[in-house]
Amino acid sequence: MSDLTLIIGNKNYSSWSLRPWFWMKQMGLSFEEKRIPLFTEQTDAQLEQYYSNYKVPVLLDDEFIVWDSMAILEYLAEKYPQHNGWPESFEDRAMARSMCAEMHSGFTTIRNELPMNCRKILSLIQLSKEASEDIDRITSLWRYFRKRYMHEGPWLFGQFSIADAVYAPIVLRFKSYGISLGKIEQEYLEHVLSQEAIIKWCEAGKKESEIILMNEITHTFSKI
Ligand SMILES: N[C@@H](CCC(=O)N[C@@H](CS)C(=O)NCC(=O)O)C(=O)O
Repeated sequence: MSDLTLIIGNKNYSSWSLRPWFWMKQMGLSFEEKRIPLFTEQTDAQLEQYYSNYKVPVLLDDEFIVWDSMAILEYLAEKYPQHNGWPESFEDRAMARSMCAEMHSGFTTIRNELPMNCRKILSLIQLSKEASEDIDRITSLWRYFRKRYMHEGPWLFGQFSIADAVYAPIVLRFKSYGISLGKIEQEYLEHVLSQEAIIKWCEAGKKESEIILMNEITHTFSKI
């Protein structure tokens, strides 16, 4: 039995939970998962014991607690160096970390306007200027790294790394909201969507019955 337990939120909605979950699944780590539906009357009481300021994800390693998706990913990368959490070269690691830090501290407009929602399939969504700028920034990052590492594999830095796990919820958002992409970004998106772990996460998310209203976007442009 594994000593690792990952506490996650609703699979349909919890983008921060998906990041370590996806990385752990891709690496074949054995772990228990414990799902705590968010924003219910019981959520705070259920999360209180983990000292995570009532947020998910949380990793339990036996009795040891790590919270915040980036801290969890860094912890796992250190604990399992054989899984190459970060790219091999010093320079690539710095770029991968830059990309992850940018996601962790920014892109708030995307978070608010295009919340992760595996069940949702919309097209022609009405985007603010700021959301379009966030999308342009993300697609330019994907394009840059895919072009640079194209010959080393299908992931952002060629081989799968924490950067791919951190950007996986963006892939799901672009799919849900029908964001049109260039060829390179579209190929990357399809590659992520074809992963068994992502397929399973989305299937499980779609079966959940909880509805978090603030993550249910309905405004679309009507076709002329
Ligand atoms: N920076 C944190 C963000 C964690 C976070 O905001 N998680 C959301 C779920 S995706 C949450 O727990 N929300 C519940 C709340 O804010 O009460 C991380 O990377 O783990």
